[in-house]
Amino acid sequence: MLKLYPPIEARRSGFLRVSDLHEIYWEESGNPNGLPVIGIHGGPGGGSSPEMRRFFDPTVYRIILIDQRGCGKSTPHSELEENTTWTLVSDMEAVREHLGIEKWVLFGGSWGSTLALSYAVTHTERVFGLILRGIFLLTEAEIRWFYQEGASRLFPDAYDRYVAPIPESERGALLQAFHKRLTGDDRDARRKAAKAWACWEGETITIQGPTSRPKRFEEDDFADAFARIECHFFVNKGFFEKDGWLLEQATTKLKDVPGKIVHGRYDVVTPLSSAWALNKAWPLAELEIVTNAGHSSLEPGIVDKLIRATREFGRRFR
Ligand code: STX
Repeated sequence: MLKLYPPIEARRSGFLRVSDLHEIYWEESGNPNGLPVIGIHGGPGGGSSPEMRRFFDPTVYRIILIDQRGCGKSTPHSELEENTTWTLVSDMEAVREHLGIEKWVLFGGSWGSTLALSYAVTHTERVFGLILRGIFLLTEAEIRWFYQEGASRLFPDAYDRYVAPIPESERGALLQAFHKRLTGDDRDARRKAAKAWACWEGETITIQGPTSRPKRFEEDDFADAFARIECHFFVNKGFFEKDGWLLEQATTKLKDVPGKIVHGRYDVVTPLSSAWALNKAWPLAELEIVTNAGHSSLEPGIVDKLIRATREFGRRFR
């Protein structure tokens, strides 16, 4: 099994003003003359992490990471104004132009796969290909599965902690109940809701389950941006024209675009059915189902398949 490449530092980084309100953090590592790739983080609102650099051979790739609006080092922190799928797509274009890149590989998991697909179907000519993990098409069925009922059956212990800040009378519509608290004036209610929301995802992300929850999900600043931005995007149904829009677009727009899809069999956050549907709709994509993995990009079987994919794309497009 292939492991992550050794840790590397960013060679350069900066902030790009993308509107009167927002500035976004970007960074570059690896080979300045290499094959450009953009790592697209999850959430939305999760921020990039140094581990994302380690999926790429730094002698082959020019690795670009950004923190999407309102999260990571981008400012203002946790801001929801002017924060939609389409402003994030236009920020990717702003960074691409700022760095003088003509075409790049897209690499993203979970919400990162949603945003990569949204970019690819609208800027197809800028994309060599996509490497995606934990496919999330942001449909009403997927949101209902994870935030209302479905995942609750597999993780009843974590689910009890998730719904704890919401009174019984409001539990029939959890997304709305969380949205009210995450965007309300009561600081304490907002903090409790953010932590419960973020920990639910943190506890269900690997097949190890609740005990292996990554540390950052309980940090106040991380949880606030993660929960607020996710909930804002989901209440707004991803800012897509209609339910199922992304899959429909992929079917027509990605006909000639190569793709790799890596998905854990036991992914409870974003069940395999979306990857399966995407794979059927997109002939040039290849799906690898990882037998003993959940959602996290750091599950050993997922790391192995993702690195095989970046190696192959490196040979193909360099
Ligand atoms: N959200 C799934 C997602 O994009 C529904 C996601 N889950 N965890 C993450 O992203 C991070 C590990 C990036 C925080």
